[in-house]
Amino acid sequence: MPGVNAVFEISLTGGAGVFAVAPRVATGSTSVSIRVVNASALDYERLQDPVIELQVTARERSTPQHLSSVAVVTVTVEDRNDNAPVFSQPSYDVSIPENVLGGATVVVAAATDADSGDFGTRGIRYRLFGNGAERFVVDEVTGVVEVATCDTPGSGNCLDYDAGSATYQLFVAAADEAGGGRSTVAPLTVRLTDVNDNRASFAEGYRNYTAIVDEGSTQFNPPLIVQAEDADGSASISYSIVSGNTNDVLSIDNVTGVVSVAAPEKLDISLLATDLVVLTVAATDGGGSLPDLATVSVFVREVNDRRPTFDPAVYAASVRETDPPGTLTSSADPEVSAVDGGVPPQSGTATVVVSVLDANNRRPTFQPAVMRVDVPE
Ligand SMILES: [Ca+2]
Ligand SMILES: [Ca+2]
Ligand SMILES: [Ca+2]
Ligand SMILES: [Ca+2]
Repeated sequence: MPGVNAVFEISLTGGAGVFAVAPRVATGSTSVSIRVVNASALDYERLQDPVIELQVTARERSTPQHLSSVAVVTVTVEDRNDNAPVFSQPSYDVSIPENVLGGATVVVAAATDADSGDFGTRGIRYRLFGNGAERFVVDEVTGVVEVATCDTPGSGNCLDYDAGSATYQLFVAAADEAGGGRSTVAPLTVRLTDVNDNRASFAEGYRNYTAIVDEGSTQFNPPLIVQAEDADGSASISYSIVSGNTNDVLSIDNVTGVVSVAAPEKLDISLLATDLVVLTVAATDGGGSLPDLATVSVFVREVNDRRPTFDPAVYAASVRETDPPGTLTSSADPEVSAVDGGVPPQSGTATVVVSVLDANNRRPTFQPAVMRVDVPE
């Protein structure tokens, strides 16, 4: 039977309170266990050194000498993958021009991970998903997001503000352990900005305009408006007259495309020397691209501004009562009207005095009672 001299106490030093030893008192011979009593303090990421040295001391309790012995226990803390990757921002929101070339950097969506080795940053792999993600590529190791290579940047199947989606809602995933471990997702919003990459143009069927306007008119009725198109979302089209505007008689509103009579007093066929004014009109978007052209044909309709006149104003005529109708100019009414073919018609009058010469005993009559003779202007 071991005596009191065989009783010893067991204590632990080192380990900063993380470990405890048991039993605390033993007699003769015992096996000692070291337990973790504060697991939360045992974080690989926060340890200065994953190697912890403990000393287990056995000391006689009852002998005068209190003889003791020390054993050194080395504990190596191993890492566990207990941290997920963390992106540099909770979300990313970027704007890029619609026509950027393939390979242009959209954003660097990089994450870090507190764990060691492949559990940590080194093991992170990136992945991109969401609607339209095929138009972008992410470097799986660096997290650099680029525009995918595309044949027609700004149009077609490429990024296109005007015809496609103007905003892409994507997501970047970062996963440690070479993509198979813990993962984190960050939203990535890519907003396209419009680039003036479409010409202003007159659509087919809107390249030729025709109108009729009266001499001296101040406006077209109905209004004469030319209309071009531009596929750019932020387009502003400007109109101008390139040629054909004789005497600057017409004008165009550069914003609305409304063609107006600029100088009504010059809208006169005799001044224009023609009744057809053919304008060439241009539409541009101010972006330096070639203007598109349309033709505006304006027919000027003559307006009668002079009355027909007779000279002299009084005609004297004799007619024999037996003469056939039409022998002379004649009407049952002694007044004769002359109406011209202008618009509006103008008329003048002259008085015709008709003396009927008696040729027999019968009363003179006109046959027919009413006759009409046109007198040219
Ligand atoms: Ca860890
Ligand atoms: Ca990790
Ligand atoms: Ca444009
Ligand atoms: Ca555009």
